[in-house]
Amino acid sequence: MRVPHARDARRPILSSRATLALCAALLAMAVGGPPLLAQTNEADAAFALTDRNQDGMVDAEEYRNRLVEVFYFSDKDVDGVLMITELPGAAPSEYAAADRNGDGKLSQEEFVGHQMQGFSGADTNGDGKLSEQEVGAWKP
Ligand SMILES: [Ca+2]
Ligand SMILES: [Ca+2]
Ligand SMILES: [Ca+2]
Repeated sequence: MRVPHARDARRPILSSRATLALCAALLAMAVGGPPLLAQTNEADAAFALTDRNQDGMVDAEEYRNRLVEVFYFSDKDVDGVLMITELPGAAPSEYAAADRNGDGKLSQEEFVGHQMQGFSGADTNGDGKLSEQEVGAWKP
C-alpha cells in the first residue's frame, strides 16, 4: 500500500519557531496583563520561557511540555481534539500525516507525537537539545 505523502510524514505541522511563538502568545494571555514581551525580542523571550531550567537549551522534555500547552491553547472549542480548522496554516497533508488513526481529529498524543519529530529535525548537532540558534535556523 502506497503512502501518498510519505515525504511529508516527517514534517511537523508547526515549525519549532511557530511553536515557541504560540507559546509567547499563550503566556502573555495567561498572565492577563499587557503583553510583557516586546515584539523585537519575542522569539528570545519565548525561548527563555520554554527553557524552564534555564540552562540555555530546550531539551525534549521542555519542548514536549510546551507542545502540550500549545495543544490546549489551540483547542479553541475545548473538545480535547484539534480539528484542522484549529491549526491555521496547517497543510492538509501534514495534518493527515499526524492523524495516525485517520479519524480526522488530532488527539493530544497524535499532535505532540507528530510535533516531536520537529524537535529531531531542528536538533542539527544531535545532542538532544535545541539551542536558540538551532531553533532560529530550522526551517520545516
Ligand atoms: Ca533547558
Ligand atoms: Ca478542538
Ligand atoms: Ca486522530
